[in-house]
Amino acid sequence: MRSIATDKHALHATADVWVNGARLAYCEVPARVNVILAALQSAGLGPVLSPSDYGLAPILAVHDAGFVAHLRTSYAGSAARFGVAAPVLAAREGITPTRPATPPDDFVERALYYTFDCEDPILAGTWEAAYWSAQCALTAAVLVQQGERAAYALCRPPGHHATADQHGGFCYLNNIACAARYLTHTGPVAILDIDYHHGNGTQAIFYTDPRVLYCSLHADPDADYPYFWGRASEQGTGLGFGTNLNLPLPLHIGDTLYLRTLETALARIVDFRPRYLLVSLGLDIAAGDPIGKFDITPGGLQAIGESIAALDIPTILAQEGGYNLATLGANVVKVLQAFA
Ligand code: Q9C
Ligand code: ZN
Repeated sequence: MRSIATDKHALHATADVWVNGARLAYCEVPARVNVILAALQSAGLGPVLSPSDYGLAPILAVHDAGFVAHLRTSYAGSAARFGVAAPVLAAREGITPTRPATPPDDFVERALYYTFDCEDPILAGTWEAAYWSAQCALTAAVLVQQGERAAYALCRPPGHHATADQHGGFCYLNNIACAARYLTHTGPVAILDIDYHHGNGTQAIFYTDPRVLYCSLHADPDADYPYFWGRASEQGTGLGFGTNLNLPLPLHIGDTLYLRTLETALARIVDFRPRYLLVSLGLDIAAGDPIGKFDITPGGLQAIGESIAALDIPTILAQEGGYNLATLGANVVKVLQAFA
């Protein structure tokens, strides 16, 4: 199978983030891409291509123009406000019950408006990295649209937490949502999100859209990030009611319960008869991940890949989380092997 990757991701890089005067390590690091590329190569999984440039239109089909401008300009803009350019962070959690329709003029308040997180910085190279990460997903979508059975987009930064107008959870542009919305022009599409965390951004983007089925297996949001979203009661709204399936799971589960729950999601996807399947591929479900608290074994990951591939639907897989650099590459290959 073909994979899509670019070295532009390395423009988004920081070792740490300062929150309330405390240093937090930032584990969404460029080395993640390097270990995955090395594993793809040693497994002989197929060629790695550079992304094509589909421009801003497919990004603006998902994301708010003011939000995109904020991602693009706020790092440089911080120099005007503070005298020196520095990572742009929200000073407190960005969720208020009455978020206004118009972003505030004040620089500090605007940074708060466009994120739901306070440890998710906009760095000097964040926009360029995020732009090309989205182009990787779009390129994979076009390859599959042109007849490939499957394609893997090595997206970094990841995307599934980003909403139409808020970044968070290491995510800036919602890569898989851009690819999915692009493909809706061909018919209904399904998104299967197997990252450890609920993909609140993807859910929100398609919550009212009956053409896109969103199914997610993830840690119970009462127990882990993103906390505010991911309950089974969230089923979509309006015309989209019934096209959002959340399957929250307890911490520390293993292969058996995970694979049984996956069957529920796959059955719903088959019922929906999608033209394309898009997989948000997070390897933070693997045992030993420093953030995720599931215990999925390499054999379990292989079984996950085999179950998804057995649906025999043209499939785009886009990288989301996965933070154990010692095992991330091999674990990606375990899932992808069934498509290769
Ligand atoms: N101290 C993805 O997996 N909270 N995002 C981390 C670590 C944010 C995860 C806390 C987790 C975001 C794409
Ligand atoms: Zn995750």
